[in-house]
Amino acid sequence: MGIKFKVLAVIATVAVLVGAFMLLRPQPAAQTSTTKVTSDQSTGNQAHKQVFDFELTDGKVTKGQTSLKVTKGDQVTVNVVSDKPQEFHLHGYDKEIELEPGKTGTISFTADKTGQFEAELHGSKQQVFVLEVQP
Ligand SMILES: [Cu+2]
Repeated sequence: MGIKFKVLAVIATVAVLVGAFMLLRPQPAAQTSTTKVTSDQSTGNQAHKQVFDFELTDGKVTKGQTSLKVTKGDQVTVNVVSDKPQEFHLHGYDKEIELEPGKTGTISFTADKTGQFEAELHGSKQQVFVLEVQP
């Protein structure tokens, strides 16, 4: 009984230590993977992620570029925040979203058509930007 009990005690101790090790171990690994998210803003011949942020106050653009230049094949994301309800429309790609005050509206698409495309607000007929997709 003495030896058998000792062996069981050792096995139990090892099991507890391994369990504790497994519980504690995955955390640093998960942290490094979340901090590794980076945005690629360099230009080149490959497809890139292009993210543009806009802010609208009273139907006018108060933050954001008026001319967006991307290359065919790019992944384009446009985030728009408005203080008033607005209907936001990107022509050509025909992306339309209803903006609610204070909430970010997002359109996301692959720039697979070349040319110039206007984005406007339907209510105030205000131009937000012109998207230029270069071959
Ligand atoms: Cu329109």
